[in-house]
Amino acid sequence: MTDLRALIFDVDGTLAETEEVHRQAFNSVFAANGLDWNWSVAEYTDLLRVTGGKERMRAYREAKGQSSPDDAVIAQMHADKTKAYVALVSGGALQPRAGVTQLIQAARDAGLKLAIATTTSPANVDALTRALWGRAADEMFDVIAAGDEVAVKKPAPDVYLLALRRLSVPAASAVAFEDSGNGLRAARAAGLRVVVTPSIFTAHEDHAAASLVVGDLTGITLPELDALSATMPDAH
Ligand code: XBP
Ligand code: MG
Repeated sequence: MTDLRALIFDVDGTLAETEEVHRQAFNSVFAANGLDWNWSVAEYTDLLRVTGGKERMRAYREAKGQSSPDDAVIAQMHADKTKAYVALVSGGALQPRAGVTQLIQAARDAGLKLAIATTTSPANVDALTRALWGRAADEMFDVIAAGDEVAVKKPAPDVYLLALRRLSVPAASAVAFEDSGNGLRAARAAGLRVVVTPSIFTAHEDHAAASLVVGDLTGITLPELDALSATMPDAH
């Protein structure tokens, strides 16, 4: 192994297939607020182009040409949506995606650092790690960099740069794991090698800029990750 020192994981769609749970949480809050909004799977797939729940709701409002709910109501709805999501995740329906648990364990055993670089909130990450592994997020990951901690969300590199800074590891010594085009662009722009495991909601996207695209992380080894070329394919 040369110099692989850290693995940085996206959360939604990468650790687990969470987006369907996010969709249900959004829709439950829309109904509770008396809105006629109800995001279908197809609509939500399209809306995922906008990263971040608040940003997604604002973009939807604008696309409909509406002026309400205003940003303050959207912020409140997003807080309620986080509570609804945490309750659904804590209900226990989700599993880690294949190979994720084994890779995290292998990295731990090898003394690598582990980080999260996500668009979602720390509360959602913590609910997810407790549901998947029975452990708090900050017990499992050395560093957690989350959406609202940075000025600009994915596809901007900010959240990955924050994770790298907190890890004190250069981009060349880390590998990122993503499921989406937005996440891939963010990690690439931070100078990282990127493994993409497309998820249910991102399978249709172009992931050609990844260092490696695999169906899931089953059987992937640290030497294999370390050998991924530092030379990035041309961005699309
Ligand atoms: C996923 C997202 C998030 C979730 C909802 O990004 O874009 O917005 O859909 O989470 P990533 P919030 O996979 O990079 O985490 O509502 O908490 O924003
Ligand atoms: Mg994702």
